[in-house]
Amino acid sequence: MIHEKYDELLAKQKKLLERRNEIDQEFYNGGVYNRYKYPVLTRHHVPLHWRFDLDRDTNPFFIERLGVNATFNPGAIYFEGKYYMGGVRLEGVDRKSIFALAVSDNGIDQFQFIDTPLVWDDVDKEETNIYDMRLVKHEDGWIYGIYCSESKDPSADEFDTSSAVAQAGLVRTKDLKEWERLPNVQTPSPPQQRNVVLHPEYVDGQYAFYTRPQDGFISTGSGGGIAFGLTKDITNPVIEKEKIIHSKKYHTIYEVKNGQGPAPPIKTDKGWIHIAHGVRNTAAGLRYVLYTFATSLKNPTEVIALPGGHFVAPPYDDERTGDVSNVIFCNGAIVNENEEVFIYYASSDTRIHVATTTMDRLIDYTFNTPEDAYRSLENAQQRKDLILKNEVLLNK
Ligand code: M1P
Repeated sequence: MIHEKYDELLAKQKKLLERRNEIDQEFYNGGVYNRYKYPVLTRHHVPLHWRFDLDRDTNPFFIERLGVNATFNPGAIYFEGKYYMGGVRLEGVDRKSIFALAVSDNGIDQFQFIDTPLVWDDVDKEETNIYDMRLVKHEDGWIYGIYCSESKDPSADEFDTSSAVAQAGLVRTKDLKEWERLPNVQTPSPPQQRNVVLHPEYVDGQYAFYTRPQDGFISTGSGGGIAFGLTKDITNPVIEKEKIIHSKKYHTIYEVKNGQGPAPPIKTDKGWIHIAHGVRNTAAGLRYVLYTFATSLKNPTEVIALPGGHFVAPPYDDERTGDVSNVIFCNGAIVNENEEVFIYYASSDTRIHVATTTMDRLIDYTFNTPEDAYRSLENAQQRKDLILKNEVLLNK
């Protein structure tokens, strides 16, 4: 017999799942993007039967047997006319992240988790935690997912229980239902990799990846920057050469580290637009923001535009706080047939929001926002020039 509490909780959850979202009219940043009033996915959206044993005999107090701590960092894909967050990082109260699919008809509200959490062949018994999947529809016809596959550091002392190794796990699917596990992506930058993203088109007849070499699990050390590498065989993905195409830089929003964000980079007539995350250190800890840059269509390792500063940052109280406060992280974005852009970002490693924009706005922002001049006096001159130009108009 199903516990009587189930219907009560289900009715409450139904209201949440049916709630319509609305643009936050208080927020204006020059029309670069819209924010929305409500997060699009939280732990409260996770179906009750994924968390509770509904059977009154085995769960007389209706205790949440497998609690959920957070839902964040989702991959995203537009598939058969619907908006999927694929590989939502669903973190149990046991700290393990698993992947789940959520779908919506319009991309801004009424997301529902579907099916069951994703599982595939367990090819690596040392893999302990999995997260941050980037979904890419490649021109070879497959949808690939690349995620962080985390294991205890095999070289660490037995009692060093916090030392971990991050690698790039690889899976693929045609239908978002059946998933094939391929070998991890290997790069020449041992021992660690995170934020690995597949480029959606062949480059020189090969599969191309954005990588983020790092010396340590958290710290990128000498490996800092977004790199680019090629491999011939996706079923044996060995990248022999990695070239840093956009490195971390002193006194910028990506001073400590950066990483390619949503997959894939967005193709425009002017170049590939990338949304990435940049990290700097503050007295309050690491601050994660999003920024954009563009690479050349002819040479995807050449950065051709780099707006100064952040694109999306955590400015609101409810987004600024959470399990890892002051973090905005994005590994999924969608462009639909109307050139509308949906950027799915998580705030503070806790919940998921959407920001929407249009391709013409994203292109204008990326190609026409001045680059950081990298020195205060030169930045002051940049702003002075703008003011003087505007004063001419204002005094007409
Ligand atoms: O806690 C913030 C983020 O930290 C890591 O990202 P990165 O390697 O880019 O610093 C990841 O663990 C990510 O999941 C997390 O949101």
